Amino acid sequence: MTTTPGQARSFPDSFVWGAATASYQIEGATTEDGRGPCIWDTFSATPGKVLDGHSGAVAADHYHRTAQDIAMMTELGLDAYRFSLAWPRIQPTGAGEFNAEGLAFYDRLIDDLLAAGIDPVVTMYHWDLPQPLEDAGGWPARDTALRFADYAQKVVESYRDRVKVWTTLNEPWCSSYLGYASGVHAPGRQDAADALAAVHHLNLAHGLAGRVVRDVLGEAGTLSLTLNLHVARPDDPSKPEDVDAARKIDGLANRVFLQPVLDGRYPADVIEDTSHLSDWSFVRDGDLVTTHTGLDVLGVNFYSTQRVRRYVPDHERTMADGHGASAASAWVGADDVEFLPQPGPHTAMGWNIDPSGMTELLTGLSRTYPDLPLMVTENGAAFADEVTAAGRVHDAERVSYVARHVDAVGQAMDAGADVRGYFVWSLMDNFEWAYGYHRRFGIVRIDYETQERIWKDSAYWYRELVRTHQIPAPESAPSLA
Ligand code: PNW
Repeated sequence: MTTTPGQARSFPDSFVWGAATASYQIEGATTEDGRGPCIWDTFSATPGKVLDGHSGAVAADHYHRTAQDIAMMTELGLDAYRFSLAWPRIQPTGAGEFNAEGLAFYDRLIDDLLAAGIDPVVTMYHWDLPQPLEDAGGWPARDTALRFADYAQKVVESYRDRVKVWTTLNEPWCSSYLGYASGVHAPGRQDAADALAAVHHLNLAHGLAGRVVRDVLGEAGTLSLTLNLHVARPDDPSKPEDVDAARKIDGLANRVFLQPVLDGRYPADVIEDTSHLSDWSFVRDGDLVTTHTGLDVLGVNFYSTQRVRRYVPDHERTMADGHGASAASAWVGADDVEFLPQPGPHTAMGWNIDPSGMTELLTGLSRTYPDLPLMVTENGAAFADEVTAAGRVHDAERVSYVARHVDAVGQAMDAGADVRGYFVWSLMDNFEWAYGYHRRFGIVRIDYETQERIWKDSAYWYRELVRTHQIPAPESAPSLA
């Protein structure tokens, strides 16, 4: 996959092009056909937690529109579709009885995808924890990992003949630290020790579910885990304290998830950095054998980069401006790390656009784990899309964002990284967690009044990319309409 200047970059024929979604973000139908309540139903019904009180109750109504949505994927020419199974649909209380209607919904979805020639890439857990499991302690409780193993057994056995790629978890960083430390995600708890226990029980859940995939499918299965790895650069690389700040973030965000799975251990520096918060006694004998599944492919979600330095607390300022009791941080054990504002441009999330981080992340991973295939399971951007009088969405910024990041993936491949595919986030606009419907990541627009699907320019452009395996010129998008 070599490129000379002026020549379009092209990707191998075997490279997988896809789009991604998640159950709670698109399905709606949260009380239909026996689905049980999940932590995001509860959280979004709690005043002040989600912007404007939005919830996933209707979302993009995908539950009732799967045929139309698969037809759209076919038109886009996708090789694969990454989606998640709603645990509360399949096992409404998170324990015991399974729900035949929930199982049947994904059964049909998988069949219809295969009939359309689209590979289903299944994530078992994308944050919709059954509420009864949260009531019993949630991810800080060890039992949640054991319950997850039972659920995994059921879904892998149910779809084993048709689903090859099994991703256990999506972004356990978010589930643990945003759910239990900063509390900006469901269930909205704020306790650093709980967040660390959640980290371990999510790793354990991966390990137990990974064992199921290996036992049931053997060589026929592809075991995966998707992480939102952070590229945190020291503000001043010549300052040891800034380099140390970056090390801390790398530990808490990346190595604490990678190492138990790929190396069978926890990073000693993370345990030390957090020792004033937790004694890590939740790690029991044998756990690290369980978590140490290895992976057939690592899923990488990438959006942005971070710049960090050693934080020197300014007590006078904090007290004067009334921010003494500041919001809880997601970065447990890193109170002395400051995240600096990044130069623009930024997306509508306020995240800076820095494709070099994608190349750095993928090449870094392939240096640390030379035999580990990689897959970009999410990359994309929210922008303030507008619909023209003619009903078009000229999202040139999104086209540019995706083009530059796909090129950055190509650069990592040129440098030797074994990247097998790319999934744009997202196939369609959806419930963007704490931001509700106020952030749009789709290459297809959802009109939430009519549930109409409207192709943005980026969708036409992406179709060209998928068809040619080359990065199309940005102008080629609208002309295809
Ligand atoms: C990921 N952060 O979430 C998720 O996998 C998707 O469900 C989500 O829609 C997408 O990225 C866009 O946000 C993240 O605060 C949420 O760093 C928050 C963060 C990162 C990823």
